[in-house]
Amino acid sequence: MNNRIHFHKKTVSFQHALLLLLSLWLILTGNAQNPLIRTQFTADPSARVFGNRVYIFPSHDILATEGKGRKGWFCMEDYHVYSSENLTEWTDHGMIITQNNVPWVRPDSYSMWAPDCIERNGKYYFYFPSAPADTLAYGKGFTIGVAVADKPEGPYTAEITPINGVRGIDPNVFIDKDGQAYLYWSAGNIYGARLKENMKELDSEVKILGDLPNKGLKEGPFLFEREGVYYLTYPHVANKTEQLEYAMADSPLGPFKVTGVIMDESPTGCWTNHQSIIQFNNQWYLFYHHNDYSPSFDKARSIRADSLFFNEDKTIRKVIPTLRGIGITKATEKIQLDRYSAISPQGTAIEYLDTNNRFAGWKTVLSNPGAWIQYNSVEFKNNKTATLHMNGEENGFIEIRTGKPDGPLIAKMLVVKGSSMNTINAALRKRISGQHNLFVVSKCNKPVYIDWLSFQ
Ligand code: FUB
Repeated sequence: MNNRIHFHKKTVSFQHALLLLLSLWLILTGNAQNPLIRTQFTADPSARVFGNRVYIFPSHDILATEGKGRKGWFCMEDYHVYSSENLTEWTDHGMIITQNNVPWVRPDSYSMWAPDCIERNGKYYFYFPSAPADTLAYGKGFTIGVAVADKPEGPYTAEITPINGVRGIDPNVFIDKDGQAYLYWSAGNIYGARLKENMKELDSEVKILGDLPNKGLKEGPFLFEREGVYYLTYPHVANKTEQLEYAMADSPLGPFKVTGVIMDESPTGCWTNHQSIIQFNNQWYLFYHHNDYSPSFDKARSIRADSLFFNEDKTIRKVIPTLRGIGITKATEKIQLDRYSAISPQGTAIEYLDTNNRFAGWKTVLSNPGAWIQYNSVEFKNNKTATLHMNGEENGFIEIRTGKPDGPLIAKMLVVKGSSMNTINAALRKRISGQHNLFVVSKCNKPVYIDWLSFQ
């Protein structure tokens, strides 16, 4: 993984300087494949387009330890913000809010659950749920607060008190074309109300969006508008775990008509899912989460993204989760083939590189001759050599092809039996440019293990 480190310069107040120090301001980049962020757990992604960048405001799962959170449950003490201009390289702008710098939050609650953010008149309003310190004043359970900044990446200053009249989690905020803002949240049901111009107070009665299914938990509202249709999307436990559903309406507070499923339940049993939907450079995207780095504990999640499409009748096509994700990969990057577009029906598997450190990532295992892995949308620029980081259980060859498993051969790479990973190189048959879908095909009788592929 190629993490670039920069130092961030800011003129800040003492409080913000402390915040910066706490987060130590390492700016790291992730890649386009799923999961998007490779350095820590992330969940509940609220994606927003501000200017020519996509910002993601996720929650941040950590693992509870003795005296820190509740073992076996969600443990979340702060928020980071990430951004990208190409959906391929993601910058971590560091920590923006922690449970220790919000006056109304109980600092040992580890309950900084799903947030959202929106821009209004040059200010950025960050909404987040948590457990209040003063339960007499604000009640037990969750309430929702707001923090304000001049830039999407902060520094954010939290309001002293939570938003009056709101009890629940998963805030989502929407500003309609007429300038009216709305706040949505959940507490078993989904609730909505108008927000005042100041974005910090409710401006109407709270409405239960009661035309949604009444059986099974609903949470995580995310509302967006497209061509005059208001889409209310939400995770719903229709069966065993959360699937992403949506309802359509002619106005931001409904009535909503339950319309369909955007994403099925996790095939591996991750109980939660949580979505946001944006349009960026003429393409719609669904952001969601899965427990990629924590297969046996589903409260340590990682955010993902896939393309989303509409039908002619304005309904949403179901999104099938992929590992390949979104964005174009430069041929000169370490291409993580294990985040594949497709694999051969037999002989291909994905394994962790190191089960004691899952953030090290995955490797592709091609077990027999003819096993292949497909990786789409690689951008070449006059490249002439290929490098594979891999090892094999026997001498043999790996073929790199384009378009299909038996498409044009661009490189044939000699595999020498070895127990630890090394780089092997080969000249390309001819220089290659433009965008291609790659196929890596084994010609070895025994398993080969591939970490990454790159072109020079
Ligand atoms: O991340 C904690 C909670 O899990 C969120 O608030 C819910 O939406 C679910 O994803």
